[in-house]
Amino acid sequence: MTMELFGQSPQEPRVQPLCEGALVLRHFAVSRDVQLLEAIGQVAEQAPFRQMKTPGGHTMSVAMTCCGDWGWVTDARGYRYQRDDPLSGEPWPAMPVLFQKLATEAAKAGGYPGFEPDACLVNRYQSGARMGLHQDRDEADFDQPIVSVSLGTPATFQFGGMRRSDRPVRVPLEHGDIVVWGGPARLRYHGVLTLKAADHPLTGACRYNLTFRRAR
Ligand code: MD6
Ligand code: FE
Repeated sequence: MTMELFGQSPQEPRVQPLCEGALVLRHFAVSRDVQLLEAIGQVAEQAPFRQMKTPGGHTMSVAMTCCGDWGWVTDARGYRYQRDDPLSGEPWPAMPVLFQKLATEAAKAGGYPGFEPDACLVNRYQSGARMGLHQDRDEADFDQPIVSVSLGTPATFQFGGMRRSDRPVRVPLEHGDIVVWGGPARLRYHGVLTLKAADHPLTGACRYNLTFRRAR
């Protein structure tokens, strides 16, 4: 007996609105998971994961790398996009075509046609890693959406309001889920709760997150 007899297959993409401008495309990236993880490995060979420092001097619990024309960095001088990896002084690795296609397709499915990212931030969470509430506001044009892909172990996304003090809702994110985020939601506060210990057949104890942006 197949799952289809009971309605929706668990692997079938499904759209879940979060608020005006933001939605989750459940399982959207699952069919490309192995290739995406391979490409993450290739990016990380050129530009290794590293735990950056916040302008306040704290070491982030999430390890990051980037690909594309612009990479997002944080250090004592602040948050910014730059063309070169500060570790090597070389340009960030090119954005894999597979990444570009996924981001453009997901944005379109979410109601944002014509999205062409020039920056991809790759986050790696291990058990205990978290990301505090923040706004994504280092990009030039807030009319451009953000596409955020989750791979590996599950996490709880916190989705807040326009003020840091607005109480966030909790959104569970699983392997292959994509959050598309723009329009009136573009500057909402958001974060990721402390990652729990878990095991995923493709990523072990890790959760990866790809966030695609138009930086310039
Ligand atoms: C993460 N994501 O899911 C961190 N930002 O690991 C983000 O910070 C994020 O998922 C903007 C839009 C969507 C996101
Ligand atoms: Fe963010």
